[in-house]
Amino acid sequence: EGVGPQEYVALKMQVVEFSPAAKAVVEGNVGGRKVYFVPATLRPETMYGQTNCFVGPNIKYGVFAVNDTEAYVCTYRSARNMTFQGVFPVRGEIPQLTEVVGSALVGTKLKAPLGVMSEVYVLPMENVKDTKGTGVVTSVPSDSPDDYTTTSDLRKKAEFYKVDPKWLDFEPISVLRTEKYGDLTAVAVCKELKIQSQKDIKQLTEAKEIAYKEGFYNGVMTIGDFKGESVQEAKPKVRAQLIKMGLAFPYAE
Ligand code: A2H
Repeated sequence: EGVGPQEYVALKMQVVEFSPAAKAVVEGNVGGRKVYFVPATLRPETMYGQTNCFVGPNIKYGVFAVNDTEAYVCTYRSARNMTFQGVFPVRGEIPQLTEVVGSALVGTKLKAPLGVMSEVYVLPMENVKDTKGTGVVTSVPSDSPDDYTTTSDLRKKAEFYKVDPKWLDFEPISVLRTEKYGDLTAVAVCKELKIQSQKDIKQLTEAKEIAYKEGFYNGVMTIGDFKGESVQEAKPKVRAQLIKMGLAFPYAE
């Protein structure tokens, strides 16, 4: 991580249908607003390859009113940052509607902006931190070692993790290619480092570093409006496109 502020983009993943547990806690408290999960990402150019969204099962999330028609699901900590970035109507106020624990959100169906898979499910990830970003992570197994490893773990132990196998009915989707690692960078790097599970924290940290650098400096887009362009060129263009289309907003911390 750098010295300056981290400039994320927060993606607006609209709830299509809440899990039964989330429905019970959330739906009566949002005044008919459309609800969005708002994962913070540094890799907007990979959004074509989203396969699911992650929450920390033990993290507490708030639902916050953006206006009379929309609400965001994220940590209180990130809502406090957002209120000083012009996201909510009154600067400094945190318009919390209700609170819900991550495990209750699992199984919720969301829209995935730009995604080849237009609808995806919310799944649990142990390594989500409540001290970074919005506490919500959109998952791109093709290019994120964390996302690839966690979805593989969940598939192997669906019952233990209390996930329905049908929420995991996908393969990594290629969004960029590098000469060294081919079409699925994270899959190749995880294999090279012999990563077995999301508990292999040390190797995952190394894998993230390698995959990120390789994709950014040597990657070429294989999909989308900027197909054939370098990742370095495409990244700011996809970011701008998402924001312009109202599918995302800038978030810094
Ligand atoms: B990235 P940095 Cl394809 N806990 O988005 C754990 N991880 C979190 C998080 C949290 N609270 N909030 C965000 N993140 C993830 C895409 C992606 C990401 C790809 C490849 C690498 C990658 C799809 N997941 O990140 O420590 C989010 O995942 C590798 C580091 O602030 C976000 O970008 O640099 C990234 O970590 C931000 O991590």
